[in-house]
Amino acid sequence: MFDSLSEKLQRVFKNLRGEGKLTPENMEAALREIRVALLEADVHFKVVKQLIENIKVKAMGQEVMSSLTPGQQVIKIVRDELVEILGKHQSRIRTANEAPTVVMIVGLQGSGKTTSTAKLARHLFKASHNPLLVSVDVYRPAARDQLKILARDLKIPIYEGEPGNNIPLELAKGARREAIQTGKDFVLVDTAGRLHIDEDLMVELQTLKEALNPTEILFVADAMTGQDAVKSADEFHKRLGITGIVLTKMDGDARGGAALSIRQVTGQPLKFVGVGEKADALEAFHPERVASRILGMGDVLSLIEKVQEQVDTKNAEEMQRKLLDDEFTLADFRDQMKQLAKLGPLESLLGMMPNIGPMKQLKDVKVDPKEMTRVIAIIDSMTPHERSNHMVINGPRRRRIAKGSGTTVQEVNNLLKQYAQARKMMKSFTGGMGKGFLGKRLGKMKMPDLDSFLKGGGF
Ligand SMILES: Nc1nc2c(ncn2[C@@H]2O[C@H](COP(=O)(O)OP(=O)(O)OP(=O)(O)O)[C@@H](O)[C@H]2O)c(=O)[nH]1
Ligand SMILES: [Mg+2]
Repeated sequence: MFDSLSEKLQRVFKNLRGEGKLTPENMEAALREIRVALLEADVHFKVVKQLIENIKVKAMGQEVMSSLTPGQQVIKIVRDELVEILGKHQSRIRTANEAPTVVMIVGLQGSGKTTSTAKLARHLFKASHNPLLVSVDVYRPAARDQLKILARDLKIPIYEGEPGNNIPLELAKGARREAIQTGKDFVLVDTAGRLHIDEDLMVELQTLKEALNPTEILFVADAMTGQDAVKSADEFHKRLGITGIVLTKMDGDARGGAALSIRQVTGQPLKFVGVGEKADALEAFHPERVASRILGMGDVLSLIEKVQEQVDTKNAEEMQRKLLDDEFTLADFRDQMKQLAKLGPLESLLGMMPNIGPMKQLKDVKVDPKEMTRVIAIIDSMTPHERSNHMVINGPRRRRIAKGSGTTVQEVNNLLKQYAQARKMMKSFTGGMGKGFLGKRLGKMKMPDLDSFLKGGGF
């Protein structure tokens, strides 16, 4: 859903790349573009104003790291500020000191209250809780049946009350009583919605609040309605005192403005996002992950940190020289494998990569650590001469190496093919290195040039 905002921000960063350092002039231009991008994404104007102000102060202040390029500096600042307005830390459901914890789910008509109530019940159940559901939406025909069907599908108990009883307050109190009697630790109360905020509904919700003393009042907002969602959240908060927000329909093509504004405007945290109609389509809201997603760049900063921690820069420089001079041997290939193994599971590294351009394909790559060990064993079984001259490895030599390493000729063949490919690929990486995003930071390490990913154009 943040695609368009992502693209625009990346363009800003790309433009800054060409600049030697941040100056008031180039920063001014970048800020103007960031501002337009945010407004076009339907972010609340006050939030945009604050955000731009903060970015400006930080970019011009002492907090910038001299080791980063202007593009990187701004990315880092924007990211930090996004995390700040999104809420910094993940905000979980709070529990009452004394069970059951009562959670009221409120919001406008059709925002996704009933669906979210069921999703939340499932979420709690998976986390070893024992929720009890109750619907107090006695106005819309079949509203209570809707929750009943969802509860039945999820095999989560629901309180239905005495036949004919359709007084919201009595239903809610009955549910709490039953929860105490049957040892349930949560009561989730699905409430009625209205097209607009109206007095009757507010009075009813206030009455429920007073009687139930809920630990959480979650406001369910439809992300597709953009700033209207933010506005109604704010009004509900003023009348009722909400404690958190569930933003639904984030799987749709909402521009993201609601997600970026709602916490700042209401002062209440986003706790969950709905990403589909099914019961499992609920995600805990992680500000950091969302900020990275908005920047369309995965968790690049942690990636840089991780690589820096592990990689021996001197060795990397030497490797690059060898690549350029066509001296990259099988022995070097083995050393690279060992370095890579030190970085930990490759999947987790790939997960931090930008989800754009050619990196998209890398997302599904699975690397078997056993495979790496096998590669190392095969190369260990070669003679030093073979390691430096892969061309001499003929049929009989392949058979000998396979035997020596406890592998098959097929595996030796595969490895030689991989090596040839790696040589070719790494050579094309190193062509653009030395001046790029990671290049400057890491000396001349052989890594895909992230700058070209930011450019979106690939290697
Ligand atoms: N795509 C998508 N659809 C959702 C999501 N959450 C809810 N919906 C759909 O939105 C519609 C309304 O959902 P409900 O849960 O009935 O909304 P409500 O707030 O209880 O509605 P009222 O009780 O009439 O006020 C349903 O068709 C849901 O399937 C979501 O996260 N993604
Ligand atoms: Mg409903």
